[in-house]
Amino acid sequence: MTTSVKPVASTWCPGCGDFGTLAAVKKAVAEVGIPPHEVVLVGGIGCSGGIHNFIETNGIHALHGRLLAQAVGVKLANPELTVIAAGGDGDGYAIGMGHFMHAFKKNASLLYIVMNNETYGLTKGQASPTSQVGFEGNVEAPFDAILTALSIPVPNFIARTFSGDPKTMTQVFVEAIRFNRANRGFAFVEDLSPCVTYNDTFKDWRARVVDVATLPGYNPSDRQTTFRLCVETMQAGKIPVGIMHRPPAVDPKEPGLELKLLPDKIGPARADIGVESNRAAYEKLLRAVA
Ligand SMILES: Cc1ncc(C[n+]2csc(CCOP(=O)(O)OP(=O)(O)O)c2C)c(N)n1
Ligand code: SF4
Ligand SMILES: [Mg+2]
Repeated sequence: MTTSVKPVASTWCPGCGDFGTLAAVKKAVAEVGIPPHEVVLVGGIGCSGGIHNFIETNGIHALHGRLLAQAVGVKLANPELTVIAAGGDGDGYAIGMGHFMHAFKKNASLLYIVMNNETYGLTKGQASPTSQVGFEGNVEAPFDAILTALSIPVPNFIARTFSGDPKTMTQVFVEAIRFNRANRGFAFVEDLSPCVTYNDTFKDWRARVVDVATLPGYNPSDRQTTFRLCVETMQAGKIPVGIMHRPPAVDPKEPGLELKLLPDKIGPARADIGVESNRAAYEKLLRAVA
């Protein structure tokens, strides 16, 4: 369902981490200088997935766990648009897990933000795939999206941010959006965005986040090293954040999906479908169906 470009008042609880994400998206889009009508924000299902209602851009409320399919569709319809998909850990890593994995493989140049609060906030605080053992009776090990993303060898952009540090988050979004606008492929940012009502982790996460860029040997173009640094940080009881992967330079042989399929960057939304300019093709089509 598409929404009006006029935003409505937020329905989030006061203090929700998602406010930080929303503010960082707005600031990043303004800093890159993209007019609102050239941005499409595709929201998932969940508290986080309502984000597109609270910002003055084009918005789509996708089906649960299917926001990436719709975001890729928008990008292929018109590659000139800046496409941002945003949803929760339940939306992206539970019902949407298959689409999440394929998004890396497809490598379309869009930004996917997962607001991870380690719970299903909208449905009142059940355990999600990222919940810690013991949360609401959860006995399963939490899923780590950054380690998974790092294990897929595509020339993409991967980062983790924290809603308690919106300034850094804004800069990460700016980099991610510029990466997309250069048609360099998929950008995935997991934002640690606490649910203050059902799983208030602000204090705990603030004490445990460690910027991987401060660790010895950090090199964002070397996945193996970042993977090792993340595992070691987690084993020490800390949470790795920061830019996890960023290819050093543009690789013309590895553009985003939209340039592989549409080298002239003209998708169906901007294609010339006029009768006169396509008469021969239309007549051929009519003969084929006659
Ligand atoms: C097909 C379908 N299954 C289940 C639901 C119920 N449901 C709504 S939101 C949600 C999970 C939301 O969790 P998350 O994506 O983490 O978002 P949050 O609310 O935490 O931001 C679920 C299971 C649904 N709306 N549709
Ligand atoms: S229930 Fe949690 S995730 Fe949802 S708006 Fe409130 S604080 Fe945010
Ligand atoms: Mg959640």
